[in-house]
This record gives sequence, C-alpha cells and structure tokens, in this order.
Amino acid sequence: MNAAVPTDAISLNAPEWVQHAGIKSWVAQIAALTQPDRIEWCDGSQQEYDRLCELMVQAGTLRRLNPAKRPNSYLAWSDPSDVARVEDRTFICTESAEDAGPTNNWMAPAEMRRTLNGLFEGCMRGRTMYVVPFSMGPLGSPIAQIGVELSDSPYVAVNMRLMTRMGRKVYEVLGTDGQFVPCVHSVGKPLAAGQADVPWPCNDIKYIVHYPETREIWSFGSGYGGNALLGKKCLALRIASSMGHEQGWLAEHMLILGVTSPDGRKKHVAAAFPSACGKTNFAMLIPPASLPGWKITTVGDDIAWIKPGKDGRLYAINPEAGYFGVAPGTSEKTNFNCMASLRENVIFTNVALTDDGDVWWEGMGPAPAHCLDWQGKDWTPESGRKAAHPNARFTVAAVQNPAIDAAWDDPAGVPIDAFIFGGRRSNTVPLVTEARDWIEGVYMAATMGSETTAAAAGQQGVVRRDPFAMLPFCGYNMSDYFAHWLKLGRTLEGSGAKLPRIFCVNWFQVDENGKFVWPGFGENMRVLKWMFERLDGKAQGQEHAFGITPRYADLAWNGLDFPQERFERITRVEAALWEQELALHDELFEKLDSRLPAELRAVRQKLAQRLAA
Ligand code: O2Y
Ligand code: MN
Repeated sequence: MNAAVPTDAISLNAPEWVQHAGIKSWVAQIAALTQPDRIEWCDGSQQEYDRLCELMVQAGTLRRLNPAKRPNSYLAWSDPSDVARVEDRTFICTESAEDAGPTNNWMAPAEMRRTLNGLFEGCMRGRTMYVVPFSMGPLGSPIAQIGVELSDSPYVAVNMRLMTRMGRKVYEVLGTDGQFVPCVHSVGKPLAAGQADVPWPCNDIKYIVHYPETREIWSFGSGYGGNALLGKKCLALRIASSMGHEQGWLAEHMLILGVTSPDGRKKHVAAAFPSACGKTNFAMLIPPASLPGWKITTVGDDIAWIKPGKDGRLYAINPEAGYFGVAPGTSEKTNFNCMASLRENVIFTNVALTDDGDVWWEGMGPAPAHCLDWQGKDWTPESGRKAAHPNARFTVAAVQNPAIDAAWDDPAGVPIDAFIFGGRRSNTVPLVTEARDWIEGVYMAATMGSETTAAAAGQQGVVRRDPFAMLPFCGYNMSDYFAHWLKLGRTLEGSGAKLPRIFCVNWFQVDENGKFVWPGFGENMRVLKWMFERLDGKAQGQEHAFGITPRYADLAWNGLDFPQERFERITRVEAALWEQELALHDELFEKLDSRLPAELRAVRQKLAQRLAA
C-alpha cells in the first residue's frame, strides 16, 4: 500500500510492482472522473487487511468481536436501506435489447453511460479509491479470469481479499498487457471538506450495470454483497456467462461437491439451487453415521465455471476463494462444517452482537437474554422482531472449511459426473428425478421454480420460475442460454464423450400440517448415494412422465425411520398437479418465445402425452 497523495492534483502514485500501462491509464481516467482524495493500490497482504479493518473500526463501520470468542473477526451493520442485492436496479446493457432478453433489465449502452457519467462525476470526493486486483479462479489457471475493482469502500477491499485471490500476485499474471475486466464501484456518497462520514455510506440511487459486449461492470450506490463485491455475481456470473456463451463454456450458479464412496471412488457433482434452498448446507453436507464410509468434500458453494476438457469431459473450477453465506438458520446442527469455518477470521454483516462481544442470529442456538440487533438496538427474546437481518451474512476464506476438497484450488478443475437442479416446492416435484437424456435434463433445469417460504407454513407459496437458478445472473438472453446448453450437449455427445447425467431434486414437499416430509440435511446423502450408483449403472429406478425416480427399495434406509407411505407421497407424479405445472411452464415459454429452442417445446409436448397416457 502506498502513501497518501495530494488532494488538489490526484497523483496515481502506482507502486513499481504495477507494470501494466493499461491499468495505470484506466485508473487515472476513473480517478479524473470520480475525484477521490487519494488512491491506494491494494497488495493483498495481511498487514493491509489488518490496517483497513482497524481504519473501519475507528470509523465505526466495523466492530472488533471479542478475540477470546471470535479471534480476528469483525461485525458490520449496514444502512437499513442497503441489505441485499437489488435486482430491479441491475442492468444488462447490450446494443440490442433482444440480446439481454426479456428476463433482464436493459438500457442501451450509450444512454446508460450518460447516466452513469453524471452519477460518477466527483462521487469519490473526500474518499480513498482502492485499486483491488483479483483473480476469479486459481491464479494462472486457463479457466481463470482477472478483474480489477476500483472502489471507494474499504469494506469492499477487505471482503474481496476473503472472497477472491486478491493482491500483488495478480499483476504478475497480468504482466504488462494482460486482459482484465474493469469494475468500477462507488458507494455514491462524496464527502465535502470537513464533512463527517457515516458508518455505512450508500445512496438511495442504485445502479448495478453490466456491459457484456465490452466486458465492463459499473456499480453505484450500494456497499452490500453482490452489489459491491463485483467479482461474484457481476463478473463470475453475468459477465462470465456471456463470455462462456461466446467461447463455448459455462458460468453457472452452482455449488461443486466431491462424493467419495466407501470403496474410495470419487465423483463430482455440480448443483444449482435458487436462494433459500439450503445451498451452503448441501455444499458442506455431513453424511449420517448410518451410511459409513461416504464422504462429501466442498469444491465450491455458489458458482462453477465449467469447460470441456481435451478428453471430452466437463471440468469445473470454483472461481471464488471464500464464502459469502447467509447466517440465519445456520447452526452446528444444520451445518457443522460451516460453523467450524466461522470460528475465526470472519467478517459478519448484519447479525446481532451479544453482550460478551460475540455474534448471534436466529437459528444459531438458544437466544441470548439480551443483545444488540443488526440496527444496534437493544433486543431481547420478547422484542418481537428479528435480532439478525434475514439476509445477514458472513464472509470467510474457503480454506477454513474443514471439508474443503483437496482439489478445490486445482487449476485444471474437477471432472463433473452429474448436474443437480433443485427448487423449493411444497408439492408436485418429486424428491429426485433423473432425466432420460441431456435435452430432458435441460428442460427440467429450464423450467425449475421455487416457492416463497410461506409454503413451509402450510400454504402453497407463489412459484417463481428460476431457470437453472440463473434468472438474476444470466448476462444474456435466457433462450440463447438454453440453446447454449443444448449445443454443448450435442457437441460433446458428437465427440463421443460421456455426458454428465442430469437430476432434479426437491427436498421441500410438505404434509397436510405444513411440515417438511423429507428430513433433508445429512439425509440428502441417501439421494446422492442413489445418484452415485445410477452413474455406476447399479441402482434401479422407475420411469414416469417426468423422468426416472427411485422406488422405496432403491434407497438405503439403514439408520432412518422413514416409512414407505411417506416416501411414496414425495415421489409420486400426480397428473392433475402436473397439468397445472405444464401450464406454468407454458407461461415461461411464452415470455421467452422469440428465441426459445424448439427442442424444449418438443419435450413439453412429450411430457403432456406421457401424462395423458
Ligand atoms: O444479498 C446479497 O447481496 C448476496 S446474494 C448471494 C450471496 C452469496 C451467494 N449467493 C447469493 C445469491 O443471491 O444467490
Ligand atoms: Mn448464489
């Protein structure tokens, strides 16, 4: 980190280890527009991290947690208006609106640039601009991409160090002219001379903007999560999905798991779930003791970049290096490995602060008699409100996960044997279904949906279609995205490669009392075991209109009292419900009509015929 620069003439003051002329001139150009008081070139060191955290403690942005309880950890409370990703303020700016597609907010690039130029002009006054170089994926991996984020938020700089491979070594990979994705971020709250700052600066006006054609990201007004840590949803999904479309690979909203059987054989699965479907729990699953010898290891918890290898198989890397997970609901019972990851070196955002200087959230364990809630207000169990914000988060380095996969950082990635797609559905969708072929699997993923959590209370929630769990994250036309998946399948199959199998799961069917029927969590290993054995050609299943589902006898039940009648309830395909479901698929297809691949319409017709039969 280099020294302060005079405010009257913004000096670049680039350190000698930055030899990339393109980055230097871009930084100078953005500094001229945004007019920060100083520029700091982040080196990614521990000293820099500690210094920035201390700076934020002094500013009131972070609180240091009790080191005896939670060593080297901090708590941030955001502005109450800045607590989540803002999908309605997220834009894909392509020259043609049709290339962004009907599921994205679109604006013409020139018009958006005019708007943003106005907003960014002078927006960093009184602040420091941090230059944050990062690699998405192992440094130097042929699958990795490099980004540089310019941000006036030190919270962003320290979170990026946990979430990505960040710092000086990135410039070694870039050399003097390597390619990078420029990312510009401002909290949008300039300070006049002498004006006091607030703990969490942000702006009511928010724009999260992507230009896939020129591969740029601009974000204004929010300091939170996916709006501000631009390597994650913005680069690793929206921009990368568009790159993958052009170049023949996939950027997916998927966790990646290693599954090892008792005889030591290992397979890898990538799984897509919309938010609030227990993705982190699945990524860190601990098999029940009654299934001895089975082991799950985590390659990634949220995003997968997947490329065909020379052998025709698909190889996946986790482009991230940390987890930005939801805290509420996480406990040693629901996710032991996650809680173990959070013992030290964590940044918590919007959880409650206990009287002994530790953190607490709903679902973590017994409530404290008193604490400060996520807005700093006194809280007791009688308060009648949540102590932690429902979207409260932790940021932690992936290496702290005791179940991290040995190959999680392998530049070559891991070979994918199966894809899993899941949603939260109180009825209709069986516990697990295997697609009969790639096209049917793409149809399952394209039509997946998730209900609002009201379903857990016994009512049918509203189903929101979330194709491939990518609805908020696809950087181009969703119909083109389906076509890209279909084309990839054709190409790989044409080359004689064995395609990964595709499965659809639903852990969330409820009974007449609104209670979940399936126990979930570690017991999901029983479903994974069936998939593993299907891949080996060993397990059986029963074909129905939608695909292939295990019968009761096809799953292992040792150690779990789960009566056959309950199993049948969550695996049957009810024609009446499926007719309604198909009508909902039609609504999605109508929306995506103009470029929707014909193959998907054909699967829909076949499904209807099978139901009628
Ligand atoms: O609310 C946010 O800004 C974070 S959203 C998020 C964070 C980590 C992993 N997944 C998600 C998501 O919305 O899918
Ligand atoms: Mn996610």
